[in-house]
Amino acid sequence: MAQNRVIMLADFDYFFAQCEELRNPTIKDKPIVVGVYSGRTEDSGAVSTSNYIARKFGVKSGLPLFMAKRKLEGTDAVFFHVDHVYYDQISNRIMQIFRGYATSLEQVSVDEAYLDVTEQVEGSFEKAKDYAQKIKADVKIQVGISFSIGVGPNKLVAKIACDSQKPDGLTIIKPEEAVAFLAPLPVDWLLGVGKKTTVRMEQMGIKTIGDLAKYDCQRLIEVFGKVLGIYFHNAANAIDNEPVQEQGEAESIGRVGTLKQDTRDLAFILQKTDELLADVFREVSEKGLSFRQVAIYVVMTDLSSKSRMTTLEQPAKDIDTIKRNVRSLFEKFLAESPLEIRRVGVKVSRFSKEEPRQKQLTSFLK
Ligand code: DCP
Ligand code: CA
Ligand code: CA
Repeated sequence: MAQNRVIMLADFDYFFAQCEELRNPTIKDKPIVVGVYSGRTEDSGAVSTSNYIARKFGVKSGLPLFMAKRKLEGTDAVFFHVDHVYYDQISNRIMQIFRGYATSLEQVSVDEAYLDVTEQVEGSFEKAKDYAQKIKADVKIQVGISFSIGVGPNKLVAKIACDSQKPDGLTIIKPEEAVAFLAPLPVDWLLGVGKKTTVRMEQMGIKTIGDLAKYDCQRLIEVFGKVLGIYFHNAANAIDNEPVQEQGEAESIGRVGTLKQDTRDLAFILQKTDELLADVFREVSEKGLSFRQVAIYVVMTDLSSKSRMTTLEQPAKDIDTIKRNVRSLFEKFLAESPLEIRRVGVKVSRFSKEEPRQKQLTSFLK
């Protein structure tokens, strides 16, 4: 018998601004604005995000920066330029921690991920509460970032549960509560219900998710087409069977390292690449990926760099394939180039999942 699932959605609080807070703890009590500066004039650009103190002044994502400045005039607000490299680092560290807590993890953006924790909590929503608190505490200690968690019987309910209580929220919706939980919410809380659809639904007398749930499914299909009509009907009734699955987000996985001394000695080089490729292999297998390309990267003593690549006949997922190809790429490379080598790298790419991924319904909605 299919067990009911326990799915979590974690969404980091005021993420870019919280990252800035993390590296400048003294600004914690001030309004913080992170902006994308277009560079045309000093203040041209838009707010990427702001902390909750700045939000009280009406400063939100998308607001032009000059207006944010105006709204925050007379306060001790601090402004930052977006630093994606740093935010990605923080995000990756947290995702890595999440992986240890879930059977599968699906990262949906830099600050959001679904975790399937059914096995870990033995299908129990009571246990899920403690479990969610444990994950929050762990990330808080290890990384220092807070986030909100929604727990539900599927991704759809988990997401809306999470959105319903922020920041630092923990909202648990049991399977038997899901329909009633969604019913009073406006339809545009559902993924795929944008401005146009909201207007169209309002004309049909549908304002809340509850209205939509009761609406004749056949009629929805006539208006929105089969795929969307059925999706709206199911979503409003808290039905969503989409699995939590890792997206093939990375184009390649690689590591680079510096040799202890400049050299042309193959054995010495392979000692280093063995270390690097063990790391690469660990990440590839954690993500359940197969690869079709293996590449090396070489920086010479004169700091010029080169790369060489092999395409495999078949997708592979074992460490020996990486090792063998790295070795033969280096043998060839050393035969071609007279220079001493200073840094080396190993990279795999052209990923596929082990099993063909089923097309997700939500991909129709984007
Ligand atoms: N972001 C952006 N531009 C937007 C919306 C968001 O650059 N229009 C970036 C900055 C956010 C990050 O994406 O920090 C995550 O977006 P969220 O919508 O989750 O917003 P926050 O994490 O900032 O706030 P919340 O606490 O409401 O989740
Ligand atoms: Ca967020
Ligand atoms: Ca988010």
